[in-house]
Amino acid sequence: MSTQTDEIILSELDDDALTDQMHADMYDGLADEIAEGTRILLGRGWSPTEVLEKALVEGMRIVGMDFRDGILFVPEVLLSANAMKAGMNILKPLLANTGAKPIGKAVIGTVKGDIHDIGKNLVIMMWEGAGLEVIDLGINIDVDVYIGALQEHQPDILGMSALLTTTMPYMKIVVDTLKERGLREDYIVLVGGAPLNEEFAAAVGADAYCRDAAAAVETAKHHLARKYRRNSIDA
Ligand code: B1M
Repeated sequence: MSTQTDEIILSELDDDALTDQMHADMYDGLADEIAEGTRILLGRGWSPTEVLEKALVEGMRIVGMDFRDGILFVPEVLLSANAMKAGMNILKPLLANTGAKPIGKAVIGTVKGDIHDIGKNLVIMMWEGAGLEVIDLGINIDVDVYIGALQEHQPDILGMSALLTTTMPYMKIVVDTLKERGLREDYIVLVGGAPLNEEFAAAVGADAYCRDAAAAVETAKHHLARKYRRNSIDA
């Protein structure tokens, strides 16, 4: 996309030109430049979520379109993902929660066969920022690993991420296995990922679909409030 990055001084660009340049740098997989741009925007008073949405997520959306259209290929997109993570690493501590007591606990992982983790990692950052304790299982997670982690950590929430139409059906295998073992009602099951929707979440037996990381925070809070209200009534 850009061939002149060396000549551009990011700090001299105004906000619009800088975010445009960051989209180009994300496209070109330039991690150092993305980190620098992220710091500059924060230094200009942008909130971490604004930087995340307008500079980083938007940059990856553009990459995704050209990946879909066969203009970019896996090695290039891996570099873009690396650049995205460089920006996310700077934002992570800023989104971290300062409160003392966790509002709940979650276990989350990307389903078996799927190695996409940027969206999941964003959800983790936002959940932690909202006061959830989160156990990250990583990528390519098998049903037995999910269930082992649920039994070990006893969370309130099970989160699952899938970015591929071929891997999203695996969520039903996990939910069905929970049902078979009599564990389904012990957890709030939240699912997300670009190819999913509310109908799919209902069809696999999840409690809710989360469109993005902000929705994942709101949905988690809503279900936690319901769970703890119900428990206090039952007690
Ligand atoms: Co892949 N890939 N990819 N890829 N990749 C997609 C998903 C694709 C849509 C690209 C395209 O064609 N336009 C396409 C899927 C098509 C389909 O299934 N219909 C695709 C493909 C085909 C593939 C391969 C098969 C390519 C190949 O090998 N030929 C391969 C599969 C590998 C595998 O998993 N087995 C593959 C590989 C890769 C890379 C490794 C190169 C890289 C991943 C690197 C990484 O994650 N570490 C990659 C990337 C980066 C993408 C795109 C470009 C970007 C995904 C991303 O990070 N988005 C993607 C195109 C796209 O999505 N537009 C694409 C940014 C992120 C912030 O958004 O992940 O949607 P997202 O997460 C959001 C929400 O969805 C939601 O909140 C997040 C934050 O707001 N959310 C949750 C996500 N998970 C949640 C969980 C929750 C709640 C909310 O739990 C409660």
